[in-house]
Amino acid sequence: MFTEVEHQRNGLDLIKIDNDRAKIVFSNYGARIVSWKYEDNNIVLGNVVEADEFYFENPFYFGASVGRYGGRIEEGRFELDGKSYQLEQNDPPHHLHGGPQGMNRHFFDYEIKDDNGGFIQIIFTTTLKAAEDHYPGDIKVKIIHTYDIDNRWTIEYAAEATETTLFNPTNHVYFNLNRDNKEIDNHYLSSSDLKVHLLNDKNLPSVDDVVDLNALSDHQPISFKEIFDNEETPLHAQIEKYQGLDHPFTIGDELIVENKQFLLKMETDMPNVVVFTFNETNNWDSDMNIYKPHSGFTLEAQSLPNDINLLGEEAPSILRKGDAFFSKTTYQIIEKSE
Ligand code: G6D
Repeated sequence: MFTEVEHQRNGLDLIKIDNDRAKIVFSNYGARIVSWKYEDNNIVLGNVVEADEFYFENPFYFGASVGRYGGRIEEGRFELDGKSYQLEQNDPPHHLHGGPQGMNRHFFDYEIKDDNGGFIQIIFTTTLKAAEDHYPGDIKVKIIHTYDIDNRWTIEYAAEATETTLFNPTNHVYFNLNRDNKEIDNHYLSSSDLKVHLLNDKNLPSVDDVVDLNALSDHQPISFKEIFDNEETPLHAQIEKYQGLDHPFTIGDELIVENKQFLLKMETDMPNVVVFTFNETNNWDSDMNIYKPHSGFTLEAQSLPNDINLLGEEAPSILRKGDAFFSKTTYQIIEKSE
């Protein structure tokens, strides 16, 4: 395994890891994953030419670290320790993905650690400032991306805040295990627990109103197509409305997504995973947009969007002043034998 750094314009660096069969690229802009190729298969969506303009312009958060807060916060408002806060309503009327000054727009400092064969680590650091994003307190954030010889990509988040605040980071990578980025409807999902949290008419999730996908189908795994086509639950009307999924899931110890050739294994210590099937790609009117609806899906590990308004003081996203935040998510790509 080896790394190479390519300096592009405007301060954007590409950090390229080569592991014989797999090639994986990260960037200091948004501490993001730019591409992940297994032999000649693109596992994640991104800019095929790896050019900087793409990341500054595109509205889909490709591969970016997202936060402080991964999901929506209702009308950008919340209360914490008796004080009210108003964030930017950048997804009107809600606040989404940490707002316009979120981590996806940060240029992170970084350092590369090479284990001489076993793994390569990129340690990204930045500071999120209350003066910029209007959450309470500044947070020192460390995001460590590790790629190992077993083709496992691990993301670790470590953080500490100067005031009690919210911290609910995620990564917005889109996967597609099909050879030519053909629609992801043919991918199958399985987990010992596989529940979808229904959304209300304001696009915000419920804690308890869930559809159990393991009970819905008489077999496992269940494909995206079967989920989309099933008319038996209230999920159907929502899938029609969103043209796919944009929903938090509760999963068991691991979530497997597979097609004929590959198996993607995800593990996380975050309470939920938002699955977004890239439903309205035409929102971006640009020559760089080569994507059709359903050409990828996200697996965004995070606590339930809007948890601060749903659960108050019990919300997992609360980070107390001086406490050490740590969270870990892994994605492993496994090629199936012929
Ligand atoms: C997230 O839940 C949201 C979507 O609604 C949004 O369109 C996307 O990010 C860019 O997954």
